[in-house]
Amino acid sequence: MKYKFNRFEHKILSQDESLKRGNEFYELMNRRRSIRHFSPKSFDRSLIEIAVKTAGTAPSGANKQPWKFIIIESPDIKKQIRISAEKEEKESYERRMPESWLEDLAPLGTDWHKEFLEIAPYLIAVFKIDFLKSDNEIKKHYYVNESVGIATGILLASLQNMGLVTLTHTPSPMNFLQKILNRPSNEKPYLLIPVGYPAENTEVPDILRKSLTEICELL
Ligand code: IYR
Repeated sequence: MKYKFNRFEHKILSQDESLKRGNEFYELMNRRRSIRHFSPKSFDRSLIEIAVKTAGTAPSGANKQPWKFIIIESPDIKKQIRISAEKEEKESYERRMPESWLEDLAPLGTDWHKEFLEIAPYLIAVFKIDFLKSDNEIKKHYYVNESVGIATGILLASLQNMGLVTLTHTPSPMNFLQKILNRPSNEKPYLLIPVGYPAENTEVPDILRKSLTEICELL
């Protein structure tokens, strides 16, 4: 079966308008930083829902939309997540991560303590769905990492645009999220994103972004 096709409406902007919008969006995104110290200040859940709805506009392999976003506001669930994440992270920092990895992280000052998992007003757990299981059939999804990565990027941009701060947290391994959040076995944890406002006087490392010429070549 083929989809019905509709005419695509598209308005072409002037070069000036495109330049203005492009630069404004760059300035907005260039202000985004990974924040590790959150304020407990909360806000209406509708903002998170708008961001998730926006993330859901991402392109995906064969339009399978192989993602699920779990919004966590329950202090009890946040606490369970913090306890499990810190247990894994402690093991990683103290035993599993090779010296070279620890050396790369040392300038950022990260360690196994993850208070932000309880302090941030919301956590968004992003899951990827590699396949769907029906009665006696497994339907594989396509380009799942690419699709969920793009959706997550759009999610972060939307939250940034609403004046919220985020961290792309990667407790590893993070199977504990599947259990705590009661997810079916075909949903695999992809990323855990605390969202909120920065704690007062939070500092961020003075890192540089690679220049355009470093990240781009023209042929
Ligand atoms: N997942 C650990 C370690 C960590 C790894 C990378 I790569 C980072 O950019 C930052 C942290 C943690 O969340 O602390």
